[in-house]
Amino acid sequence: MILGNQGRDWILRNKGIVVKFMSNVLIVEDSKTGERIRCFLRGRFKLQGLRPIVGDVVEYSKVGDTGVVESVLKRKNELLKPRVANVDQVVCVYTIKKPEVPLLMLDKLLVLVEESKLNVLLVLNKIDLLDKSDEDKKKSFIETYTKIYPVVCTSTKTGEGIEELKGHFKDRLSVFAGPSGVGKSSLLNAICPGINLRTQEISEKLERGKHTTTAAELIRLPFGGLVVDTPGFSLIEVDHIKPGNLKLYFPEMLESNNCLFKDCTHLDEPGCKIKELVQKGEIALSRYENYREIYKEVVGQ
Ligand SMILES: Nc1nc2c(ncn2[C@@H]2O[C@H](COP(=O)(O)OP(=O)(O)O)[C@@H](O)[C@H]2O)c(=O)[nH]1
Ligand SMILES: [Mg+2]
Ligand SMILES: [Zn+2]
Repeated sequence: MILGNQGRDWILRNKGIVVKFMSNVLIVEDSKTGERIRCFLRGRFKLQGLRPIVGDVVEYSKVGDTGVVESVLKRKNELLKPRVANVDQVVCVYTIKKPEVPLLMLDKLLVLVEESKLNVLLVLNKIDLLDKSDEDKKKSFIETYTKIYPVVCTSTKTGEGIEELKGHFKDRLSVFAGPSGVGKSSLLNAICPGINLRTQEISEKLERGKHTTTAAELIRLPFGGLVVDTPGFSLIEVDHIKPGNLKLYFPEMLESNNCLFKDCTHLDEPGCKIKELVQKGEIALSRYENYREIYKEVVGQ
């Protein structure tokens, strides 16, 4: 609690995190008590054009049952879609079957997360659907990505990997990302039972159709941690990326960057160490090929 001098009166300032925003009313969760308080903004926020967003840590003062937001603390980072501040990790969900998501799509998503300087947690979901014939795909997926990111294999049907997944959500602010149908809502239901997020099955039954997009809201997990209730990065567009910067978003290409040319694009230059590492199998061929594919896209070919 911070004592602040507002005009003539000394008032009590509390700290909290914005968990929901509805036109002019914010719901702030108090950092100490966990209590959720309806808050209004002071007029000067509007004048400055500085508006708190979901995930912001704010100072607020309490006036009876409601609160007034006095200031927004400096943001660690800011996600644009959905608009959320102070995100600790983007949980990228992928499936080999139903749907079979192309690795190119996953690698593009990962490029966008890297560009936003956010941490990645990779989830291979629906492992219950994989049989012997998928073993190689699963193995090579795990081999490729555990070199770069934490990977958790899960099934919301058998419960496999769910406890491990919970561990990754503890005491962090997480947001899900990945194409439709991979099980993002189901996973959130699995780590936070009772939340009853609308999964595809239920929404099909209710025939609600497009009624699902609302402003982001933060959900408090019973074991600690916060999660955004709507998926992030639904559009996977990379064309705003400068070609020369693309290599920065492939973590495995940063480590041993000793190419002959400092500005090596790792495409066709002589003395390219990255190509050497691909040949040695130290960098996954699929990742390198997708780098080349995405490169073509960002130069507009
Ligand atoms: N077999 C299997 N199906 C799953 C699993 N997780 C989710 N599903 C199903 O996949 C479909 C899409 O799930 P949903 O959570 O709506 O995906 P979202 O679009 O990413 O939020 C639903 O029919 C789920 O029941 C899983 O681990 N195994
Ligand atoms: Mg969903
Ligand atoms: Zn190179």
